[in-house]
Amino acid sequence: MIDYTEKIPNNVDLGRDRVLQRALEHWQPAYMSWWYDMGPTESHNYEVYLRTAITVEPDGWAKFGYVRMPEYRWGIFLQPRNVERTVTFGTHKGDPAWQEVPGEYRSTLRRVIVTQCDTEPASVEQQRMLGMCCPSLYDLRNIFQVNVEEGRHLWAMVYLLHRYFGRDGREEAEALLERRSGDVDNPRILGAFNEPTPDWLAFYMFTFFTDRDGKFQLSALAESGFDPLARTCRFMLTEEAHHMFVGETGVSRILQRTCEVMREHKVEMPGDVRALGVIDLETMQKYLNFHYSVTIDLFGSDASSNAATYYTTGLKGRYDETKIEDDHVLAEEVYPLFEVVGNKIVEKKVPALTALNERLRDDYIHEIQAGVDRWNRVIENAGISFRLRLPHKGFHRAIGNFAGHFISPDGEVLTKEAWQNHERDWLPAPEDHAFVQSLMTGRVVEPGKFANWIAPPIRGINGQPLNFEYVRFN
Ligand code: BYC
Repeated sequence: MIDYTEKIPNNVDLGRDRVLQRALEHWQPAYMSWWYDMGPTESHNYEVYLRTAITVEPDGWAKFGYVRMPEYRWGIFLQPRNVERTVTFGTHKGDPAWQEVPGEYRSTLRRVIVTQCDTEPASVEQQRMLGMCCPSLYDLRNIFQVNVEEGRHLWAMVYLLHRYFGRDGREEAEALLERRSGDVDNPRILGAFNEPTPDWLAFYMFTFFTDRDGKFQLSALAESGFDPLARTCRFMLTEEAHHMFVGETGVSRILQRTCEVMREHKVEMPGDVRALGVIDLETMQKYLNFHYSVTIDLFGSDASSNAATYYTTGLKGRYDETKIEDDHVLAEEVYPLFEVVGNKIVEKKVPALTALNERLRDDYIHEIQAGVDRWNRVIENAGISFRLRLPHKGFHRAIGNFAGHFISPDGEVLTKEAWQNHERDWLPAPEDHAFVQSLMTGRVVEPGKFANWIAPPIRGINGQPLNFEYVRFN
Protein backbone atom coordinates (compact mmCIF):
# COMPACT_ATOMS: atom_id res chain seq x y z
CA MET A 1 0.00 0.00 0.00
CA ILE A 2 1.21 3.48 -0.83
CA ASP A 3 1.51 5.90 2.09
CA TYR A 4 -0.76 8.85 1.32
CA THR A 5 0.39 10.88 4.31
CA GLU A 6 3.63 11.62 2.48
CA LYS A 7 3.90 14.89 0.61
CA ILE A 8 4.60 13.00 -2.62
CA PRO A 9 3.03 9.51 -2.46
CA ASN A 10 5.45 7.01 -4.00
CA ASN A 11 6.68 3.44 -4.06
CA VAL A 12 10.28 4.37 -4.89
CA ASP A 13 11.47 4.98 -1.35
CA LEU A 14 11.77 8.69 -1.99
CA GLY A 15 12.30 9.39 1.72
CA ARG A 16 15.73 7.75 1.54
CA ASP A 17 17.04 10.18 -1.04
CA ARG A 18 16.72 13.59 0.61
CA VAL A 19 18.25 15.53 -2.28
CA LEU A 20 15.89 14.03 -4.81
CA GLN A 21 12.94 14.43 -2.49
CA ARG A 22 13.73 18.11 -1.97
CA ALA A 23 14.14 18.67 -5.71
CA LEU A 24 10.74 17.13 -6.39
CA GLU A 25 9.16 19.03 -3.51
CA HIS A 26 10.54 22.15 -5.11
CA TRP A 27 8.98 21.22 -8.46
CA GLN A 28 5.62 20.41 -6.81
CA PRO A 29 4.44 24.05 -6.28
CA ALA A 30 5.36 24.85 -9.90
CA TYR A 31 3.27 21.87 -10.98
CA MET A 32 0.34 23.05 -8.83
CA SER A 33 0.60 26.51 -10.28
CA TRP A 34 0.51 25.00 -13.78
CA TRP A 35 -2.55 22.90 -12.77
CA TYR A 36 -4.37 25.99 -11.44
CA ASP A 37 -3.63 27.88 -14.67
CA MET A 38 -3.94 25.13 -17.28
CA GLY A 39 -5.97 22.36 -15.60
CA PRO A 40 -9.75 22.05 -16.07
CA THR A 41 -11.43 25.46 -15.97
CA GLU A 42 -13.41 26.35 -12.83
CA SER A 43 -12.94 22.92 -11.33
CA HIS A 44 -11.00 23.84 -8.22
CA ASN A 45 -13.84 23.52 -5.74
CA TYR A 46 -15.51 20.52 -7.26
CA GLU A 47 -15.48 17.20 -5.49
CA VAL A 48 -15.11 14.46 -8.06
CA TYR A 49 -15.65 10.73 -7.70
CA LEU A 50 -12.16 9.69 -8.80
CA ARG A 51 -9.99 6.64 -8.67
CA THR A 52 -6.58 6.99 -7.08
CA ALA A 53 -3.81 4.40 -7.33
CA ILE A 54 -3.12 2.79 -3.96
CA THR A 55 -0.84 -0.10 -4.94
CA VAL A 56 0.79 -1.35 -8.13
CA GLU A 57 -0.61 -4.85 -7.75
CA PRO A 58 -2.81 -5.82 -10.73
CA ASP A 59 -5.85 -6.53 -8.53
CA GLY A 60 -7.44 -3.68 -6.64
CA TRP A 61 -4.77 -1.14 -7.55
CA ALA A 62 -7.13 1.81 -7.20
CA LYS A 63 -9.64 3.15 -4.73
CA PHE A 64 -12.65 5.33 -5.60
CA GLY A 65 -13.90 8.29 -3.62
CA TYR A 66 -14.64 12.02 -3.71
CA VAL A 67 -11.58 14.22 -4.14
CA ARG A 68 -11.27 17.97 -4.55
CA MET A 69 -9.19 17.92 -7.69
CA PRO A 70 -6.35 20.18 -6.65
CA GLU A 71 -5.98 17.81 -3.67
CA TYR A 72 -5.61 14.75 -5.89
CA ARG A 73 -2.54 12.83 -4.74
CA TRP A 74 -0.31 12.78 -7.79
CA GLY A 75 2.23 10.13 -6.97
CA ILE A 76 5.19 8.21 -8.36
CA PHE A 77 4.54 4.54 -8.92
CA LEU A 78 6.75 2.04 -10.69
CA GLN A 79 6.00 -1.58 -11.30
CA PRO A 80 8.11 -3.70 -8.89
CA ARG A 81 11.59 -4.60 -10.09
CA ASN A 82 12.39 -8.03 -11.46
CA VAL A 83 16.08 -8.45 -10.54
CA GLU A 84 16.57 -11.00 -13.29
CA ARG A 85 15.31 -8.78 -16.09
CA THR A 86 17.64 -8.47 -19.08
CA VAL A 87 17.77 -6.29 -22.18
CA THR A 88 15.69 -8.24 -24.70
CA PHE A 89 16.67 -6.65 -28.04
CA GLY A 90 19.40 -4.77 -29.87
CA THR A 91 23.15 -5.06 -29.44
CA HIS A 92 22.93 -5.36 -25.63
CA LYS A 93 20.49 -8.26 -25.80
CA GLY A 94 21.06 -10.58 -22.85
CA ASP A 95 22.83 -8.01 -20.62
CA PRO A 96 21.23 -7.24 -17.25
CA ALA A 97 18.69 -4.41 -17.65
CA TRP A 98 20.25 -1.05 -16.69
CA GLN A 99 19.36 0.47 -13.36
CA GLU A 100 21.24 3.67 -14.19
CA VAL A 101 21.41 5.54 -17.51
CA PRO A 102 24.26 4.29 -19.69
CA GLY A 103 26.44 7.37 -20.19
CA GLU A 104 26.69 7.04 -23.96
CA TYR A 105 22.88 6.98 -24.37
CA ARG A 106 22.10 9.73 -21.94
CA SER A 107 21.02 12.46 -24.34
CA THR A 108 19.08 10.10 -26.63
CA LEU A 109 17.21 8.64 -23.70
CA ARG A 110 16.48 12.05 -22.26
CA ARG A 111 15.03 13.17 -25.58
CA VAL A 112 12.69 10.18 -25.77
CA ILE A 113 11.53 10.67 -22.17
CA VAL A 114 10.97 14.40 -22.67
CA THR A 115 8.99 13.80 -25.88
CA GLN A 116 6.78 11.26 -24.12
CA CYS A 117 6.39 13.44 -21.06
CA ASP A 118 5.50 16.57 -23.03
CA THR A 119 2.31 14.97 -24.34
CA GLU A 120 0.86 14.49 -20.84
CA PRO A 121 0.44 18.12 -19.75
CA ALA A 122 -0.35 19.02 -23.38
CA SER A 123 -3.50 16.92 -23.40
CA VAL A 124 -4.71 18.50 -20.14
CA GLU A 125 -4.23 21.92 -21.71
CA GLN A 126 -6.08 20.85 -24.85
CA GLN A 127 -9.09 19.68 -22.85
CA ARG A 128 -9.29 22.36 -20.20
CA MET A 129 -12.48 24.10 -21.40
CA LEU A 130 -14.58 21.02 -22.04
CA GLY A 131 -16.00 20.72 -18.52
CA MET A 132 -18.01 23.84 -19.27
CA CYS A 133 -20.12 22.03 -21.87
CA CYS A 134 -20.20 18.43 -20.61
CA PRO A 135 -23.04 16.15 -21.74
CA SER A 136 -23.52 14.62 -18.25
CA LEU A 137 -22.02 14.29 -14.79
CA TYR A 138 -20.77 10.85 -15.76
CA ASP A 139 -18.82 12.29 -18.70
CA LEU A 140 -17.60 15.23 -16.64
CA ARG A 141 -16.20 12.84 -14.08
CA ASN A 142 -14.52 10.82 -16.82
CA ILE A 143 -12.75 13.77 -18.40
CA PHE A 144 -11.52 14.84 -14.95
CA GLN A 145 -10.27 11.30 -14.32
CA VAL A 146 -8.36 11.39 -17.59
CA ASN A 147 -6.93 14.82 -16.72
CA VAL A 148 -5.66 13.92 -13.25
CA GLU A 149 -4.07 10.75 -14.59
CA GLU A 150 -2.32 12.63 -17.39
CA GLY A 151 -1.03 14.85 -14.59
CA ARG A 152 0.20 11.73 -12.81
CA HIS A 153 1.93 10.56 -15.96
CA LEU A 154 3.74 13.86 -16.04
CA TRP A 155 4.88 13.17 -12.46
CA ALA A 156 5.97 9.67 -13.41
CA MET A 157 8.25 10.96 -16.16
CA VAL A 158 9.48 13.98 -14.20
CA TYR A 159 10.59 11.58 -11.48
CA LEU A 160 12.81 9.84 -14.07
CA LEU A 161 14.22 13.18 -15.24
CA HIS A 162 15.02 14.29 -11.69
CA ARG A 163 16.30 10.97 -10.46
CA TYR A 164 18.46 9.94 -13.41
CA PHE A 165 19.42 13.06 -15.38
CA GLY A 166 20.69 15.50 -12.74
CA ARG A 167 20.68 19.16 -13.60
CA ASP A 168 19.66 18.64 -17.26
CA GLY A 169 16.71 16.61 -16.07
CA ARG A 170 15.61 19.31 -13.64
CA GLU A 171 15.79 21.91 -16.40
CA GLU A 172 13.73 19.70 -18.70
CA ALA A 173 11.16 19.25 -15.90
CA GLU A 174 10.80 23.00 -15.62
CA ALA A 175 10.50 23.43 -19.38
CA LEU A 176 7.66 20.89 -19.38
CA LEU A 177 5.60 23.33 -17.31
CA GLU A 178 6.51 26.23 -19.58
CA ARG A 179 5.59 24.93 -23.03
CA ARG A 180 1.91 25.34 -23.91
CA SER A 181 -0.28 23.45 -26.35
CA GLY A 182 -0.80 25.55 -29.46
CA ASP A 183 1.46 28.39 -28.30
CA VAL A 184 3.10 30.16 -31.23
CA ASP A 185 6.38 30.82 -29.43
CA ASN A 186 6.67 27.83 -27.11
CA PRO A 187 4.48 24.99 -28.40
CA ARG A 188 4.32 21.35 -27.32
CA ILE A 189 6.79 19.08 -29.14
CA LEU A 190 4.55 16.85 -31.28
CA GLY A 191 2.04 18.08 -33.85
CA ALA A 192 -1.21 16.51 -32.59
CA PHE A 193 -0.67 18.02 -29.16
CA ASN A 194 -0.89 21.52 -30.54
CA GLU A 195 -4.27 20.95 -32.20
CA PRO A 196 -7.28 22.27 -30.29
CA THR A 197 -9.77 19.84 -28.73
CA PRO A 198 -12.72 22.20 -29.07
CA ASP A 199 -15.69 19.93 -28.39
CA TRP A 200 -16.66 16.58 -26.92
CA LEU A 201 -16.68 14.73 -30.22
CA ALA A 202 -13.05 15.83 -30.67
CA PHE A 203 -12.33 14.74 -27.08
CA TYR A 204 -13.71 11.23 -27.61
CA MET A 205 -11.89 10.92 -30.95
CA PHE A 206 -8.70 12.12 -29.26
CA THR A 207 -8.97 9.61 -26.41
CA PHE A 208 -9.75 6.82 -28.87
CA PHE A 209 -7.06 7.63 -31.45
CA THR A 210 -4.37 9.66 -29.70
CA ASP A 211 -4.43 7.99 -26.30
CA ARG A 212 -3.98 4.76 -28.19
CA ASP A 213 -0.79 6.15 -29.70
CA GLY A 214 0.09 6.60 -26.03
CA LYS A 215 -0.61 2.93 -25.45
CA PHE A 216 1.64 1.83 -28.31
CA GLN A 217 4.47 4.23 -27.50
CA LEU A 218 4.34 3.35 -23.80
CA SER A 219 4.32 -0.34 -24.70
CA ALA A 220 7.45 0.14 -26.82
CA LEU A 221 9.11 2.07 -23.97
CA ALA A 222 7.96 -0.57 -21.47
CA GLU A 223 10.35 -2.92 -23.32
CA SER A 224 13.27 -0.55 -22.68
CA GLY A 225 16.58 -1.88 -21.40
CA PHE A 226 16.56 1.11 -19.04
CA ASP A 227 14.62 -0.61 -16.32
CA PRO A 228 13.16 2.39 -14.43
CA LEU A 229 11.61 3.64 -17.69
CA ALA A 230 10.17 0.20 -18.46
CA ARG A 231 8.68 -0.11 -14.97
CA THR A 232 7.23 3.40 -15.07
CA CYS A 233 5.57 2.81 -18.44
CA ARG A 234 4.12 -0.53 -17.35
CA PHE A 235 2.18 1.12 -14.59
CA MET A 236 1.10 4.04 -16.80
CA LEU A 237 -0.41 1.51 -19.21
CA THR A 238 -2.72 0.28 -16.44
CA GLU A 239 -4.27 3.73 -16.22
CA GLU A 240 -4.29 4.30 -20.00
CA ALA A 241 -6.92 1.61 -20.63
CA HIS A 242 -9.68 3.72 -19.07
CA HIS A 243 -8.80 6.69 -21.29
CA MET A 244 -9.26 4.65 -24.44
CA PHE A 245 -12.48 3.21 -23.01
CA VAL A 246 -13.80 6.77 -22.55
CA GLY A 247 -12.99 7.53 -26.20
CA GLU A 248 -14.35 4.37 -27.74
CA THR A 249 -17.59 4.34 -25.74
CA GLY A 250 -18.02 8.09 -26.15
CA VAL A 251 -18.01 7.84 -29.96
CA SER A 252 -20.10 4.70 -29.78
CA ARG A 253 -22.76 6.44 -27.66
CA ILE A 254 -22.91 9.37 -30.09
CA LEU A 255 -23.34 6.94 -32.99
CA GLN A 256 -26.05 5.09 -31.11
CA ARG A 257 -27.99 8.26 -30.37
CA THR A 258 -27.70 9.51 -33.97
CA CYS A 259 -28.87 6.17 -35.31
CA GLU A 260 -31.82 6.07 -32.90
CA VAL A 261 -32.95 9.52 -34.04
CA MET A 262 -32.40 8.66 -37.74
CA ARG A 263 -34.58 5.59 -37.39
CA GLU A 264 -37.24 7.18 -35.28
CA HIS A 265 -37.68 10.07 -37.71
CA LYS A 266 -36.79 8.12 -40.86
CA VAL A 267 -34.19 10.67 -41.96
CA GLU A 268 -30.81 10.17 -43.65
CA MET A 269 -29.70 13.47 -45.13
CA PRO A 270 -27.11 15.21 -42.92
CA GLY A 271 -29.12 18.44 -42.81
CA ASP A 272 -32.24 16.60 -41.61
CA VAL A 273 -30.23 14.68 -39.02
CA ARG A 274 -28.64 17.86 -37.72
CA ALA A 275 -32.01 19.57 -37.51
CA LEU A 276 -32.96 16.96 -34.91
CA GLY A 277 -30.06 18.00 -32.67
CA VAL A 278 -27.75 15.04 -33.20
CA ILE A 279 -24.44 14.68 -35.05
CA ASP A 280 -24.74 13.31 -38.60
CA LEU A 281 -22.63 10.30 -39.55
CA GLU A 282 -20.85 12.24 -42.31
CA THR A 283 -19.50 14.68 -39.73
CA MET A 284 -18.40 11.76 -37.55
CA GLN A 285 -16.44 10.42 -40.54
CA LYS A 286 -14.73 13.78 -41.06
CA TYR A 287 -13.67 13.96 -37.40
CA LEU A 288 -12.41 10.39 -37.68
CA ASN A 289 -10.34 11.32 -40.77
CA PHE A 290 -8.79 14.24 -38.95
CA HIS A 291 -7.92 12.51 -35.68
CA TYR A 292 -6.65 9.38 -37.38
CA SER A 293 -4.35 11.25 -39.74
CA VAL A 294 -2.82 13.60 -37.16
CA THR A 295 -2.35 10.67 -34.79
CA ILE A 296 -0.58 8.39 -37.25
CA ASP A 297 1.85 11.27 -37.81
CA LEU A 298 2.87 10.83 -34.15
CA PHE A 299 4.71 7.63 -35.00
CA GLY A 300 7.38 9.66 -36.83
CA SER A 301 8.95 9.19 -40.27
CA ASP A 302 8.43 5.88 -42.05
CA ALA A 303 12.17 5.41 -42.40
CA SER A 304 13.95 6.78 -39.36
CA SER A 305 17.55 6.44 -38.30
CA ASN A 306 16.47 7.69 -34.86
CA ALA A 307 14.13 4.73 -34.52
CA ALA A 308 16.90 2.35 -35.59
CA THR A 309 19.23 3.86 -32.98
CA TYR A 310 16.61 3.61 -30.21
CA TYR A 311 16.23 -0.07 -31.02
CA THR A 312 19.83 -1.13 -31.52
CA THR A 313 20.86 0.63 -28.32
CA GLY A 314 18.09 -1.16 -26.39
CA LEU A 315 16.23 2.01 -25.42
CA LYS A 316 12.88 1.49 -27.20
CA GLY A 317 11.54 -1.87 -28.37
CA ARG A 318 8.72 -2.98 -30.61
CA TYR A 319 5.13 -3.50 -29.51
CA ASP A 320 5.05 -6.78 -27.56
CA GLU A 321 8.79 -7.24 -28.23
CA THR A 322 9.18 -10.28 -25.99
CA LYS A 323 6.27 -12.08 -27.67
CA ILE A 324 7.74 -11.73 -31.18
CA GLU A 325 9.65 -14.75 -32.45
CA ASP A 326 12.73 -13.51 -34.27
CA ASP A 327 16.33 -12.64 -33.42
CA HIS A 328 15.42 -9.25 -31.77
CA VAL A 329 18.40 -7.70 -33.53
CA LEU A 330 16.86 -7.26 -37.00
CA ALA A 331 20.16 -6.78 -38.81
CA GLU A 332 19.06 -8.93 -41.77
CA GLU A 333 15.32 -8.24 -41.90
CA VAL A 334 13.39 -6.02 -44.30
CA TYR A 335 10.02 -4.28 -43.94
CA PRO A 336 7.69 -2.79 -46.57
CA LEU A 337 7.17 0.97 -46.73
CA PHE A 338 5.15 3.01 -49.16
CA GLU A 339 6.20 6.06 -51.07
CA VAL A 340 4.79 8.27 -53.78
CA VAL A 341 6.45 7.94 -57.19
CA GLY A 342 4.86 10.15 -59.84
CA ASN A 343 1.14 9.68 -59.34
CA LYS A 344 1.39 6.23 -57.81
CA ILE A 345 1.93 4.81 -54.35
CA VAL A 346 4.55 2.09 -54.54
CA GLU A 347 5.87 -0.42 -52.05
CA LYS A 348 9.54 -0.44 -51.20
CA LYS A 349 11.38 -2.86 -48.94
CA VAL A 350 13.81 -1.24 -46.52
CA PRO A 351 15.96 -2.57 -43.66
CA ALA A 352 13.54 -3.43 -40.84
CA LEU A 353 15.63 -1.46 -38.36
CA THR A 354 14.94 1.81 -40.10
CA ALA A 355 11.23 0.99 -40.50
CA LEU A 356 10.42 0.57 -36.81
CA ASN A 357 8.21 3.66 -36.66
CA GLU A 358 6.21 2.30 -39.58
CA ARG A 359 5.93 -1.09 -37.99
CA LEU A 360 4.57 0.40 -34.75
CA ARG A 361 2.17 2.51 -36.82
CA ASP A 362 0.96 -0.65 -38.60
CA ASP A 363 0.44 -2.44 -35.27
CA TYR A 364 -1.55 0.57 -34.12
CA ILE A 365 -3.66 0.71 -37.31
CA HIS A 366 -4.54 -2.94 -36.88
CA GLU A 367 -5.95 -2.30 -33.41
CA ILE A 368 -7.70 0.90 -34.49
CA GLN A 369 -9.46 -0.96 -37.31
CA ALA A 370 -10.95 -3.37 -34.78
CA GLY A 371 -12.37 -0.41 -32.83
CA VAL A 372 -13.87 1.11 -35.99
CA ASP A 373 -15.44 -2.29 -36.76
CA ARG A 374 -17.09 -2.20 -33.31
CA TRP A 375 -18.47 1.29 -34.06
CA ASN A 376 -19.82 0.04 -37.35
CA ARG A 377 -21.72 -2.70 -35.57
CA VAL A 378 -23.66 0.00 -33.69
CA ILE A 379 -24.71 1.50 -37.05
CA GLU A 380 -25.39 -1.90 -38.57
CA ASN A 381 -27.54 -2.99 -35.62
CA ALA A 382 -29.68 0.09 -36.20
CA GLY A 383 -30.27 -1.10 -39.78
CA ILE A 384 -28.46 1.86 -41.36
CA SER A 385 -26.23 1.23 -44.36
CA PHE A 386 -23.59 3.94 -43.67
CA ARG A 387 -20.17 2.64 -42.56
CA LEU A 388 -17.23 4.49 -41.03
CA ARG A 389 -13.89 3.88 -42.76
CA LEU A 390 -10.28 4.52 -41.95
CA PRO A 391 -8.83 6.66 -44.72
CA HIS A 392 -5.72 5.53 -46.59
CA LYS A 393 -2.65 5.92 -44.41
CA GLY A 394 -1.26 8.55 -46.78
CA PHE A 395 -4.29 10.81 -46.33
CA HIS A 396 -3.60 14.25 -44.80
CA ARG A 397 -0.13 13.44 -43.54
CA ALA A 398 2.46 15.97 -42.40
CA ILE A 399 5.24 13.58 -41.33
CA GLY A 400 6.94 10.82 -43.33
CA ASN A 401 6.85 9.70 -46.96
CA PHE A 402 3.36 11.04 -47.65
CA ALA A 403 4.03 14.54 -46.30
CA GLY A 404 3.71 17.11 -49.07
CA HIS A 405 1.57 14.78 -51.21
CA PHE A 406 -2.17 14.99 -51.74
CA ILE A 407 -3.69 11.59 -51.11
CA SER A 408 -7.43 10.99 -51.11
CA PRO A 409 -9.09 8.81 -48.43
CA ASP A 410 -9.19 6.05 -51.10
CA GLY A 411 -5.44 6.28 -51.63
CA GLU A 412 -5.43 8.15 -54.93
CA VAL A 413 -2.57 10.56 -55.57
CA LEU A 414 -4.18 13.89 -56.46
CA THR A 415 -3.02 17.32 -57.48
CA LYS A 416 -3.16 20.01 -54.83
CA GLU A 417 -6.16 21.61 -56.57
CA ALA A 418 -8.11 18.35 -56.81
CA TRP A 419 -7.43 17.64 -53.14
CA GLN A 420 -8.49 21.11 -52.07
CA ASN A 421 -11.72 20.79 -54.03
CA HIS A 422 -12.65 17.90 -51.75
CA GLU A 423 -11.10 19.00 -48.51
CA ARG A 424 -14.44 20.08 -47.07
CA ASP A 425 -15.91 16.65 -47.81
CA TRP A 426 -13.08 14.91 -46.02
CA LEU A 427 -12.10 17.04 -43.05
CA PRO A 428 -14.25 19.04 -40.62
CA ALA A 429 -14.82 22.53 -42.03
CA PRO A 430 -15.39 25.57 -39.79
CA GLU A 431 -19.17 25.15 -40.19
CA ASP A 432 -18.95 21.51 -39.08
CA HIS A 433 -17.13 22.59 -35.94
CA ALA A 434 -19.65 25.38 -35.46
CA PHE A 435 -22.52 22.90 -35.74
CA VAL A 436 -21.00 20.41 -33.28
CA GLN A 437 -20.24 23.22 -30.85
CA SER A 438 -23.77 24.59 -31.21
CA LEU A 439 -24.97 21.38 -29.56
CA MET A 440 -22.58 21.88 -26.66
CA THR A 441 -23.23 25.39 -25.46
CA GLY A 442 -24.03 24.57 -21.84
CA ARG A 443 -23.38 21.71 -19.46
CA VAL A 444 -25.80 18.98 -18.46
CA VAL A 445 -25.30 18.36 -14.74
CA GLU A 446 -28.54 16.95 -13.36
CA PRO A 447 -27.66 13.44 -12.08
CA GLY A 448 -28.80 10.78 -14.56
CA LYS A 449 -29.47 13.29 -17.39
CA PHE A 450 -27.64 13.18 -20.74
CA ALA A 451 -27.44 15.71 -23.57
CA ASN A 452 -29.71 14.96 -26.51
CA TRP A 453 -26.78 14.13 -28.86
CA ILE A 454 -25.37 11.22 -26.86
CA ALA A 455 -26.83 7.98 -25.50
CA PRO A 456 -26.28 7.08 -21.82
CA PRO A 457 -23.55 4.50 -21.16
CA ILE A 458 -24.48 0.92 -20.38
CA ARG A 459 -23.29 1.18 -16.79
CA GLY A 460 -21.87 3.68 -14.32
CA ILE A 461 -18.40 3.95 -12.84
CA ASN A 462 -17.29 1.40 -10.22
CA GLY A 463 -20.75 -0.15 -10.02
CA GLN A 464 -22.46 3.17 -9.25
CA PRO A 465 -25.81 3.91 -10.90
CA LEU A 466 -26.05 6.32 -13.84
CA ASN A 467 -27.84 8.90 -11.69
CA PHE A 468 -25.01 8.92 -9.14
CA GLU A 469 -23.67 12.35 -8.23
CA TYR A 470 -20.28 11.86 -9.90
CA VAL A 471 -19.33 15.50 -9.40
CA ARG A 472 -20.37 17.81 -6.53
CA PHE A 473 -20.07 21.44 -7.45
CA ASN A 474 -20.15 22.96 -3.94
N1 BYC B 1 5.15 16.27 -34.75
O1 BYC B 1 13.18 10.46 -37.12
P1 BYC B 1 11.78 10.96 -36.92
C1 BYC B 1 0.75 9.89 -25.34
C2 BYC B 1 10.09 14.99 -35.14
S1 BYC B 1 1.13 9.88 -26.99
C3 BYC B 1 6.24 17.03 -34.62
O2 BYC B 1 10.73 10.38 -37.74
P2 BYC B 1 11.63 9.67 -34.47
C4 BYC B 1 -0.49 10.57 -24.93
C5 BYC B 1 10.90 14.09 -34.24
O3 BYC B 1 10.68 14.40 -32.86
C6 BYC B 1 2.71 9.09 -27.11
N2 BYC B 1 7.49 16.55 -34.76
O4 BYC B 1 11.38 10.84 -35.43
C7 BYC B 1 -1.61 10.52 -25.72
C8 BYC B 1 12.29 14.38 -34.69
O5 BYC B 1 12.72 15.61 -34.11
P3 BYC B 1 14.20 15.75 -33.53
C9 BYC B 1 3.88 10.04 -27.01
C10 BYC B 1 7.64 15.26 -35.05
O6 BYC B 1 12.51 10.24 -33.43
C11 BYC B 1 -2.75 11.19 -25.32
C12 BYC B 1 12.15 14.66 -36.18
O7 BYC B 1 10.76 14.95 -36.38
N3 BYC B 1 5.12 9.32 -26.88
O8 BYC B 1 1.48 9.39 -24.55
O9 BYC B 1 11.97 8.41 -35.13
C13 BYC B 1 -2.77 11.89 -24.13
C14 BYC B 1 12.62 13.50 -37.01
O10 BYC B 1 11.61 12.51 -37.01
C15 BYC B 1 6.54 14.39 -35.20
C16 BYC B 1 6.04 9.21 -27.84
O11 BYC B 1 5.91 9.77 -28.89
C17 BYC B 1 5.24 14.96 -35.05
N4 BYC B 1 4.12 14.23 -35.19
O12 BYC B 1 10.15 9.40 -33.93
C18 BYC B 1 -1.64 11.95 -23.35
C19 BYC B 1 7.23 8.34 -27.52
N5 BYC B 1 7.00 13.16 -35.50
O13 BYC B 1 14.20 14.88 -32.30
C20 BYC B 1 -0.49 11.28 -23.72
C21 BYC B 1 8.52 9.07 -27.49
C22 BYC B 1 8.33 13.25 -35.53
O14 BYC B 1 15.10 15.31 -34.61
N6 BYC B 1 8.88 9.62 -28.78
N7 BYC B 1 8.72 14.49 -35.24
O15 BYC B 1 14.26 17.23 -33.17
C23 BYC B 1 9.47 8.92 -29.76
O16 BYC B 1 9.70 7.73 -29.64
C24 BYC B 1 9.86 9.64 -31.02
O17 BYC B 1 10.25 10.92 -30.67
C25 BYC B 1 8.74 9.74 -32.09
C26 BYC B 1 9.36 10.33 -33.35
C27 BYC B 1 8.12 8.39 -32.34
C28 BYC B 1 7.65 10.72 -31.69
